[in-house]
Amino acid sequence: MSDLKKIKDEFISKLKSKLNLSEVNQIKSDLFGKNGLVSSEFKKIGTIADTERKKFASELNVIKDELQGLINLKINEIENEEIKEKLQKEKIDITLPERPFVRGKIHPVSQTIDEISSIFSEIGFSVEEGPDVESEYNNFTALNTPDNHPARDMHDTFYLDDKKEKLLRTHTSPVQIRTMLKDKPPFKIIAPGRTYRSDSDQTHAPMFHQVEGLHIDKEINMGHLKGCLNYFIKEFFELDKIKMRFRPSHFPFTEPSAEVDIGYEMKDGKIVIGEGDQWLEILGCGMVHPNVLRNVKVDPTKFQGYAFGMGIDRLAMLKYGINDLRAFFDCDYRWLNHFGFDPLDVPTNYRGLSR
Ligand code: 2NL
Repeated sequence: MSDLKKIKDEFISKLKSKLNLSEVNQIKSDLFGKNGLVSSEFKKIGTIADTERKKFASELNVIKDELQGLINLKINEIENEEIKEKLQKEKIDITLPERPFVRGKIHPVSQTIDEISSIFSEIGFSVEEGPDVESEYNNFTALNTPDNHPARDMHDTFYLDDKKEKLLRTHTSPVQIRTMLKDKPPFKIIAPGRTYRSDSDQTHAPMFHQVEGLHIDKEINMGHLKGCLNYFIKEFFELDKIKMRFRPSHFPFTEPSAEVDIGYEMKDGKIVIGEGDQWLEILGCGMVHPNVLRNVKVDPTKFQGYAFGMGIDRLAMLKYGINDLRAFFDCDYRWLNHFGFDPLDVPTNYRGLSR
């Protein structure tokens, strides 16, 4: 009996000390292995006198359970400790920036496109996009600009095949053509994007950006066009009042057609937009030609509307005081760092466009 108590006390104190897994396994085999201390006690049961046997066996079982429980607890504890250590060692700080403190900038043209989209979406226009490579039908024919029309030469088109069937779009109007062919009126959309013409000097780049707008419904007239453009120009230049005039013009896809000028003056060698007695042309517009509507299966006796188009690059130059168009496409990091915008500073009408 005192043997059992000795074993129990000795091993409980052993299991309380700091042990590794192999030491615990050693204890396990010392107690419960083939010739282990507890196993040997079990073998004694048969030799014990009848009167003592039951008591001995039950005490032995209690001790066996207690020691086994302690061993399992110890193993658990050691394994947990190992996992904790491993996790500690393998920890990586995912909050570190990959390139500390280097931040990108948003190109002024991208910023301007975001501003324009924000302004027009406020009055119900949605933004549509289309491919840069277009068919001559979508780019010219559907827009009432048939073969041999002088406007085709004026556009200095980049053709992509000898048959002149594929080209780089010279304006974003084909996006509106695609939308009108695909959906049913009314339409109220803008189409910003890249456009191409074989032209390159200080004020022209072979790739440039344009935004076009189209509003077709049952009773749309030039008054709506004027209101829409006046709202846009004021919002874009962030001014309460802007002098604006419509000048008669000609485009094959609109009738009547007009060009829009805004007032400006020079102050200390800088352009100041809004007032003054100088005029600056900023966009072209008009009522969509009935032939264009017929080409996209819209009945011009039921639906009509206005369209407009303007160059984004020049708008960005005017608003942000950039003088040379070519700098836009030079990919000069110092230039972008100076004229670019904070990536998180997304323009919204509510908060103000360019603050
Ligand atoms: C300019 C003039 C303009 C349009 C574009 C248009 C589009 C369709 C139908 C009719 Cl689908 N018109 N677009 C209309 C008038 C002028 O652009 O000076 N752009 C830079």
